[in-house]
Amino acid sequence: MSSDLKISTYKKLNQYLNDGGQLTSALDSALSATAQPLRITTCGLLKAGKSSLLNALTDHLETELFATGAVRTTVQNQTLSHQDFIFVDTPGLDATEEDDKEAWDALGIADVLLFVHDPGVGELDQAEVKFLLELAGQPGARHGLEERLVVILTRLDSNEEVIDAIAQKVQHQIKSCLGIEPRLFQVSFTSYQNGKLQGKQKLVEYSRIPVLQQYIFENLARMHSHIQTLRQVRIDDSCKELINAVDTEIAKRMEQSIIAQKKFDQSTQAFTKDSETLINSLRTKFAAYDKIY
Ligand SMILES: Nc1nc2c(ncn2[C@@H]2O[C@H](COP(=O)(O)OP(=O)(O)O)[C@@H](O)[C@H]2O)c(=O)[nH]1
Ligand SMILES: [Mg+2]
Repeated sequence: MSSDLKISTYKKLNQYLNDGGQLTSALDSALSATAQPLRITTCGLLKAGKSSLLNALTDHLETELFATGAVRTTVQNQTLSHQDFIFVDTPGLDATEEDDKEAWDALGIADVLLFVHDPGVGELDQAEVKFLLELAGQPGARHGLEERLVVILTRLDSNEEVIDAIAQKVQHQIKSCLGIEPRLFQVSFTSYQNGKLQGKQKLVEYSRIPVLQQYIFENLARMHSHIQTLRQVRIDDSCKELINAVDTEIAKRMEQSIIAQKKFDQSTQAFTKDSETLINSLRTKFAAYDKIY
């Protein structure tokens, strides 16, 4: 569609739809994603270690690129082009409503999802399970989800004894709620950072970040066909949602117009009847005067 035509069509749609802006921007995002590199997006609760993970994966160790911390540091989606990918960091889910909305904007166009969990708090909690179910319910999300979803347990360094058992439980939980068995990695950001900055290869290996890097940079790049299908499904679904919303709105307005027409007809009838009665009574009265004079 030419951009002039698009602007006038969208303007018209916005006259009809309350949430027209949201629907058209979802369609725009879906359309613009077609020519873009693979988009790898983090998700998970606040302080799970999402931003630290992206700093490790993109080797921003001396000066962090994605802000990290013990408090809520990521409030907006942050994007970085690195190698042949786009890395996207999202705010923690379930922290505030605005954070959730911001994260969902990015998740709606994510290709690969790095689901980050802190094993220090045990297995997945209710909010995380609810999030995964919601994620799988997004347009086209089921396409290649088993490959597109990568589960990351962080803080390997401080959960060594329990992390294997927690990994098993998490895998079981995901199988139960989504029916898939995605890859799971256990990593330590701090060991990777210390190892890299102090030149300690053993620490780097212990962190298992290189294994994850290899998986992402080599294996995920081969997911092209899934991604193409996913992107097309998102475009199709966004178009369908728009058309359905317009159809519903037209039907609603048509019904309102029929009701208005009925009311108008009723008041016209009442007026006709009333005016006829008036005229008739006037005629009768005037006829009576005629007889007097
Ligand atoms: N010990 C340890 N701490 C970590 C690890 N990953 C993240 N952290 C710390 O956890 C806190 C929250 O991390 P952050 O990346 O900001 O979490 P986010 O809110 O999910 O983005 C920070 O203080 C990090 O230094 C890890 O692998 N090991
Ligand atoms: Mg963060």
